[in-house]
Amino acid sequence: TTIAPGAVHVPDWLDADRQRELLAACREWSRPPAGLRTVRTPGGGTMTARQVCLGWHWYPYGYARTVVDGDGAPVKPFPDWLGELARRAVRDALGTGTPPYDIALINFYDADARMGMHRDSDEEADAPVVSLSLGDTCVFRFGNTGTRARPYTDVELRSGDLFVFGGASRLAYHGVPRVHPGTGPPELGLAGRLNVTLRVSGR
Ligand code: MD3
Ligand code: FE
Repeated sequence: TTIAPGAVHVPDWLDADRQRELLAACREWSRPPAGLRTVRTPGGGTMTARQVCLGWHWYPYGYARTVVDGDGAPVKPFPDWLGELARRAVRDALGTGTPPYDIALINFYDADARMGMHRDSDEEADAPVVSLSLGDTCVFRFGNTGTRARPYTDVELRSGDLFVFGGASRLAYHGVPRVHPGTGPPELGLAGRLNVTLRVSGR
């Protein structure tokens, strides 16, 4: 389903086995060094979703090769199989080719976590962002490119869903205003929600 030009939602793109594999990998990547961390914003706040990065480390607002705002360790490598997954995702959703992907940002949401409306503009390439969701259902809010304000389109993202944001949607404001606790597939064994975004750094 296309919700805006370049923004395509593919429900249930990952089957149950692929969801389990991706979750197991995310749990490995979350272990220290360079594991799961709380992101601190320059204003002194903290993000409620916790994060782990592969390939390049994101901090507000840039990219580094080490965990500059955490344990200082080198960022974990971005595996080839994730790049192949991103390539297939973009082909399935948009029907286009892609440059090589080299960043994964993985966000863990508990029942109270949120993500405020923001734009992802720290990458130096205009390649589409690939988003994969696991666990609890959330409300994903998609806004506009020029303003953080309404109108919004709210979409429920469920475990296994793919969303690709390219073209005119790449710099749109978006956020996660709510997670619905206990709505994930019980057999996955994940309390909360996890989102993997795959990106091209352009570096
Ligand atoms: C639209 N993550 O990591 S995924 C983020 O569910 C982020 O964790 C949310 O926003 C999450 O930056 C939303 C959907 C998403 C991701 C990246 C985008 C939407 C996007 C980049 C550009 C436009
Ligand atoms: Fe984002």
